[in-house]
This record gives sequence, C-alpha cells and structure tokens, in this order.
Amino acid sequence: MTGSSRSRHGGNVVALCGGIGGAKLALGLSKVIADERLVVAVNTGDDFEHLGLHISPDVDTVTYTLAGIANPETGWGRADETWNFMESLGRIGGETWFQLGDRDLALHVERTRRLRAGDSLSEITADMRARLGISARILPMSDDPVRTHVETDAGPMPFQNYFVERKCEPELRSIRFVSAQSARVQPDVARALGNSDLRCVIICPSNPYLSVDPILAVGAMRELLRQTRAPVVAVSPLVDGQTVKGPMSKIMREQDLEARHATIARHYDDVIDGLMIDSSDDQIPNHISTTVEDTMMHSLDDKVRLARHVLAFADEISAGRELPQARRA
Ligand code: FO1
Repeated sequence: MTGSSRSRHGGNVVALCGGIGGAKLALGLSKVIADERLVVAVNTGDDFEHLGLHISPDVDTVTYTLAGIANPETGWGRADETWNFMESLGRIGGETWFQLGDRDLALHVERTRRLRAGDSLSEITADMRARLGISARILPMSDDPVRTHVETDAGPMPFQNYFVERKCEPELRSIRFVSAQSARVQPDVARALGNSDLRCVIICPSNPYLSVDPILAVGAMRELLRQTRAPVVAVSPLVDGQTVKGPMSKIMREQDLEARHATIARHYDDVIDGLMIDSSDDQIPNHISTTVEDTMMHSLDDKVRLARHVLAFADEISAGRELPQARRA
C-alpha cells in the first residue's frame, strides 16, 4: 500500500502546466478541486523581456483561462480585446510580431513595475489571480529566472523568437533551459510536493519538450517528484497520433521521435506512474499504468470530465497498486 490508507480525496493536487493545452485541463481541475487545494505550477521558461516589459506568457494563459477571460480563438491573451496600442506601435516603427492587446498590456505593465519594485513573480501572480476571483493557486515553477533557448538550423534563438516570431519554421536541433539547474523550485510548490496529504501530481497535456521539460529541469523538481508517495500521472498531448495544437509533430520529427504515446511515456519514464492516452499503444513500458480516455477538450464539460478521469486514474494507482519499483529507483 502506498502511504497512509486515509483517503487522499481531500488532499492537495499539484498540476504541472505549460501553455494553452495544459491550461484547459487546469481549468477542468479547478472546477473539481476545492479552493486552494489545487496548486498549478506553471512554466516560466517562455518568459522574456519585450518592449521593456517582463512577459510571462504561460502564467498569463493559465490565469486568464482559470478566470474565464482567455481569448477562446487563440487560447492566449484576453477575450474582447482591442488593439489600439499595437496599431500605434506599428505606426511608429515598434516591434509588432508579439501581439499585446490593450487589456492584456495592463498586466504586463503592472507586473514589470512590481518586479522592478522587488516583488516576486509569485506574489504578483497570487495578487492577480485573487483579483480575478480564482481560488486555485497559480504559482510559477520558480521565482528565479529560467529561459528556454532553442538551437536551430537558423542559429540559436530565445523561445518566443522561435515560437512566435519565426512560427517554429526553423529546424529544431536542441532545446536549452538556461539557469534551470540553479533555479529553486517555487517554495509553495516544493512544500505541496513534500506534503504527506498530497493526493497526486498531474502533468497536463502541454508540449513535453517546450513547456513541461523546463518545469522538470528546475533545481530539485525531478527529485521531489521521485520522492513523493503520491502518484504522478501525465495526460499525453497526442491525439489520434497527431498533435492537438502547436508544432509538436514537427518538433518530434526533427528530433527523430515517433509521434506516439509510447514516446511520451518514455520521455516521462523517470517521474510518472501513469499515462492517460486517447488510444492504446502496446509499446508503453509495463511499469507505467495506462488508461484510455477521450482526451480532446473543446467544451468546459470536456475539461471537467477529463479532470475527473485523471483524478480517478491517480486515485486508482494510489489506492490499489504498489507504486512501481522503477520510479523509486
Ligand atoms: N502567441 C502567438 O503565437 N502570437 C502572439 O502574438 C502571442 C502573443 C502573446 C501575448 C501574451 C501572452 O501571454 C501570450 C502570447 N502568445 C502569442 C502565446 C505565447 O507565446 C505561447 O502560447 C507560449 O509562450 C507557449 O505556450
């Protein structure tokens, strides 16, 4: 039996989350898990300084999504946006490849002011989500700077220049998370992972290579995941063998990886106990439990349904089965 037999249903859940795809499941989880028992640890490797502003795209995508004000078409930025700032900026020769809506801009300006005044990204994010009426805790993976850089056939470049400015056209050679090793896991995330009443850890269906790996690369994160008695389950971001959104199949091809669930299972092999997939894959290693579910999330109901299934899957692993020896290695 793993850990205490006391039901963990009241325990905390930690969700590791990147951008748009992950935020959808985080929204579903926020509807199922009460208040602050949900801790969403968000990737900050995509953060960058732009137009003199500190931009934290994934933190904002998760915050807007949980507040119900995210742009439903793009998944990033805000709904009901206006673009006067970008229009004027373009006219005076400013950089417009990274679209900042007028309402969205207020968050970047206020975050930048507070960071310069010495507030931490965690404090700022906690204030923003409280003001937006969000009860789940949204925490950066670290308050120390970590930056995703990619090596491509067009040379090295920061993440947003590759992902947004160049639309992922350059051929990806390798991905680096600058300063991840020396960055400290955000203290409340580390505490939640070390807490004995932790119900489970969920790796949301974000891009494993661009959005989840930076989180796993932070300081002691992998160690904390290996040490927890709670089950760690991931939702595969691949649907019907294709990627749901974003450049995942191109990135996998460029890394000579087969776009199938078994590749995702092997990628997370050292930290997960279970993988939720949308169709069976007989190449998944035996020590990783699997469950097959429809993982497409269009409506809010889809997101809530998937959240319930992931939690039930994790509870099954923690209640019924010994944690795989392999993970304790
Ligand atoms: N993604 C784009 O593809 N184009 C944009 O112009 C863009 C602007 C943007 C502004 C604020 C923000 O929080 C996110 C924004 N994103 C944009 C998304 C972002 O670059 C990516 O979603 C993440 O970095 C990867 O998950």
